[in-house]
Amino acid sequence: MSLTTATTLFLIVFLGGTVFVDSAPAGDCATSWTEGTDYFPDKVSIDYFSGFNVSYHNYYKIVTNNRANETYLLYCTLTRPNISLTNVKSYLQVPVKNVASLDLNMLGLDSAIQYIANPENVTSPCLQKAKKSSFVDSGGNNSDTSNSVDVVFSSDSKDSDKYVTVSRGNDLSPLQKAEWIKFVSLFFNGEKNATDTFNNIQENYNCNTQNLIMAANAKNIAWVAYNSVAKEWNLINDLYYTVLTLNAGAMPILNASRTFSQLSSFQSAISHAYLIIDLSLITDENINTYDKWLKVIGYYSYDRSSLPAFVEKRRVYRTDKLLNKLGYDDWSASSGARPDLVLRDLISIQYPTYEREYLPTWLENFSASDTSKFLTEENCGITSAVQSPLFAPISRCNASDFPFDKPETSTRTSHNEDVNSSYSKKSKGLTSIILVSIGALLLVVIGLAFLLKKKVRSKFIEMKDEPTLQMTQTEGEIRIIKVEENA
Ligand SMILES: *[C@@H]1O[C@H](CO)[C@@H](O)[C@H](O)[C@H]1NC(C)=O
Ligand SMILES: *[C@@H]1O[C@H](CO)[C@@H](O)[C@H](O)[C@H]1NC(C)=O
Ligand SMILES: *[C@@H]1O[C@H](CO)[C@@H](O)[C@H](O)[C@H]1NC(C)=O
Ligand SMILES: *[C@@H]1O[C@H](CO)[C@@H](O)[C@H](O)[C@H]1NC(C)=O
Ligand SMILES: *[C@@H]1O[C@H](CO)[C@@H](O)[C@H](O)[C@H]1NC(C)=O
Ligand SMILES: *[C@@H]1O[C@H](CO)[C@@H](O)[C@H](O)[C@H]1NC(C)=O
Ligand SMILES: *[C@@H]1O[C@H](CO)[C@@H](O)[C@H](O)[C@H]1NC(C)=O
Ligand SMILES: *[C@@H]1O[C@H](CO)[C@@H](O)[C@H](O)[C@H]1NC(C)=O
Ligand SMILES: *[C@@H]1O[C@H](CO)[C@@H](O)[C@H](O)[C@H]1NC(C)=O
Ligand SMILES: CC(=O)N[C@H]1CO[C@H](CO)[C@@H](O)[C@@H]1O
Repeated sequence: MSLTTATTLFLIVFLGGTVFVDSAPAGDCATSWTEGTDYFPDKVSIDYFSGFNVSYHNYYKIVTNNRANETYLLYCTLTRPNISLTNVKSYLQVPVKNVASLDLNMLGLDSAIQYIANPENVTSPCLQKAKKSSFVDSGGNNSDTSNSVDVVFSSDSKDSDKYVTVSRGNDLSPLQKAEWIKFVSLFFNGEKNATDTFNNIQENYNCNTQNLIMAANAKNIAWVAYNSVAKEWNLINDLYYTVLTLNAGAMPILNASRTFSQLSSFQSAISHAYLIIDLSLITDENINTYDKWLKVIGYYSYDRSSLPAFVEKRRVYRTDKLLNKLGYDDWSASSGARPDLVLRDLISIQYPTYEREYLPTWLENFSASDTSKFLTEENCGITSAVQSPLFAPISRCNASDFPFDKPETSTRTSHNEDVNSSYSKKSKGLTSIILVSIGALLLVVIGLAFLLKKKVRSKFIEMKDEPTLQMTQTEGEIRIIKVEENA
């Protein structure tokens, strides 16, 4: 399997449905062009040091992916402008019409996406229905399907004009990761839509973050994954999960180690967890039921008196509430694009009455017999059917005086049972604020590090960053399907 195969696949999983972008009306620039006219009136600004940059020059824009150290010159004129710039990787006419790899159906641009690395993995109902062809990269062969598209969005950089590297990864915070929607929008002249969408997501995310700062007694949350090949547990502490957990008013469980081959060390590292979110590969049969999970983690036949709280109270979650018919999960495909929903999921499993009417989108109680919901192509267009969360409305959030510390209702007291009410709300609130600030500072530092780093990582996420999930999934082969234009 070539590296490109692996990374293109990878992209589908992580970038799927990034974009809400609406293509701008065809610019006049290509047909009649006047010097001095600004053909890109809608501009993006980058708010979070997310690792890319753009500068506008009337009829062209210079887009830089700082993380991959690649610069693209996007122009709207009929022919490539005569501009001498060093280090431009590709000159691309925009808006692009046909692309490979991305799940762009949010744009109302299904037609733009011609090829997908692995159609089997698509979760979005309408994209499933569209049955896009497999993307085939035969390594420079002339039959390469990249010849029939304007751009191939890929997670790994490739020395080919058409390849645009999209460097989202779990080393970015949730909002940084989501901000890459703006990067992709630049290629469609979709800045306006991307900016509005991002702003709405950001507003909801930040409002809930503010509200959760008032959660005085932060609960400990551990993100874990079991690698059944290496027989080791991973404690996941990428920036993405760490910041997300802090923003949900909780405390991430961190440890100097992130892989544990000794079960007892792992058990002790997570012993104080209030709840666990398990990201083990959903299709791994060694750990696909709660009983098997308990066995693997060593709490199956255990002295009840020394069970950790998360097992005793059955607070073990997974991200597999939404699957496609083949069992591929939507969390991998869509969650990066909707940090607002991810945050609400994480809040709701700690404080179910904070938003009474909200049911988690991706997280499910693994210790219950919750059943997954299926996203199928039949759901496309049926409003009452389960749809891709990518289309879920971005909700508004109000500043709240939710009583985090007091029992909310008599039936919900279990969620407060390990809250010691004699804690001072103020001082703990302050701790949260400080932690959030540390998170923010970390982001700035990391953002700067990206800009300054000599050798910028060109990869989207290193394989090891996502323990078992990607490693196994990228072992899949890309099937070569006859190339045909889906009219
Ligand atoms: C981003 O673009 C702006 C506008 O062209 C420029 O001032 C700034 O220096 C750029 N930053 C980086 C990190 O390239
Ligand atoms: C492009 O610019 C260069 C340098 O300014 C010039 O030598 C060349 O003739 C120009 N080409 C066209 C097609 O205008
Ligand atoms: C970025 O790439 C250019 C070549 O396109 C190279 O000259 C430069 O040194 C690279 N910068 C970094 C930070 O790797
Ligand atoms: C290139 O494509 C041709 C025709 O599809 C095929 O026969 C050939 O094996 C390919 N070569 C490589 C190196 O993939
Ligand atoms: C972006 O475009 C899509 C598709 O046209 C549309 O459904 C959506 O409402 C737009 N979003 C915003 C924020 O304008
Ligand atoms: C990290 O885990 C080990 C067990 O492997 C534990 O002894 C140690 O206290 C943990 N460190 C922290 C900071 O939690
Ligand atoms: C998860 O489900 C189990 C079994 O139904 C239940 O006992 C437990 O309370 C649930 N956990 C939470 C946090 O709701
Ligand atoms: C937010 O507050 C406004 C004005 O007070 C109110 O109309 C709206 O229903 C509230 N929204 C939510 C989600 O609570
Ligand atoms: C709560 O805190 C107080 C004072 O810090 C302590 O005396 C008490 O034992 C604690 N209660 C629980 C249940 O931990
Ligand atoms: C990343 C991912 O989910 N890859 C899977 C996509 O679908 C193919 C074929 O069904 C699998 O083999 C891959 O593992």
